Amino acid sequence: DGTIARTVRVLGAPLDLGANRRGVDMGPSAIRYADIEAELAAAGVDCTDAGDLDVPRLETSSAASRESTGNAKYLDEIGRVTETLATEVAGTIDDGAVPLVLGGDHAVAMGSMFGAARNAEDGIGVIWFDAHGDYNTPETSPSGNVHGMPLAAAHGRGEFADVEWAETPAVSEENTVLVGIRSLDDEERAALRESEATVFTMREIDERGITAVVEDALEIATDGVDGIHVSLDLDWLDPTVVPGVGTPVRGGVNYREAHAALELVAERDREAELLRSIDVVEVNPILDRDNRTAEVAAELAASAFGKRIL
Ligand code: 5AB
Ligand code: MN
Ligand code: MN
Ligand code: MN
Repeated sequence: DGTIARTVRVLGAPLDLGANRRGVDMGPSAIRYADIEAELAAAGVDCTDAGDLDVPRLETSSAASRESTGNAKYLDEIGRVTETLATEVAGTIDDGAVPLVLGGDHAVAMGSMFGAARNAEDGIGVIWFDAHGDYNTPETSPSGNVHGMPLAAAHGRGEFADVEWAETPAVSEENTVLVGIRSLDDEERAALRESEATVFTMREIDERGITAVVEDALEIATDGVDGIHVSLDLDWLDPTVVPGVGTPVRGGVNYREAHAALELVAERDREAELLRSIDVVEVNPILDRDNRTAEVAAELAASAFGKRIL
């Protein structure tokens, strides 16, 4: 009948400590302003908005805490946000709803993944829609920005193995799929090559088309697990479509390809209820024109929850 009976709980996570650009903390407001509620209603889901998480602000983070974590900037503060968000996400899933986490920078995905994994007996898979691999660790990161590290954290890689909340990986490498990648740092590339994660770069999308690639991604991510987390970094799309992102990279997917990908997620979810949690991150309205990026974010979220044209 064109609708699915999922209940969605919106969790705002206005974090910007993981990125080097201010303004990404306004992402949740911008996405709400773009009327995510109406978009989700059009998808036929029952939606409640739990408001925003309390996150530490740059202005009130002490200089000492900035220095305490070596190369990974604000990792202590971000770790506390991760733990709070993980508890919210796990609780939302316990209540039978799907958490829709609005970032904020991509570091918030650590909270989503550790939370989604918490009570998953057979674990979770992840599909990572991004221009970037986000597979740096504190020791490999060229920038020190934690939003370039969340997937490596979910795998408990490198120095994350010594971080209390990350010692037990949230996701197995085998059930991890990255889609649309076109920018990797040297050590990050080496780590990804050596890992069991599957990486579909833009080149695979060029050659095989978005639909075939996402079909494969869904198969790999869902294999043997309780469900999947979908992480949507808006810089996955081409910057001509979404100007409001902090780390744009030319050559991304276009508007229709992005929708096709998330519509496939919804189609598979309708058959098998596999979508456990989702985040929509890296929307920066300060860098945007006419709130376009937040509008695309809201529309893509609706597609992921089954909004149909016909
Ligand atoms: B995003 C870079 N690899 O680690 C780094 O937007 C960029 O969450 C990370 O994907 C981009 O700083 C992080 C150069
Ligand atoms: Mn990115
Ligand atoms: Mn990212
Ligand atoms: Mn970014």
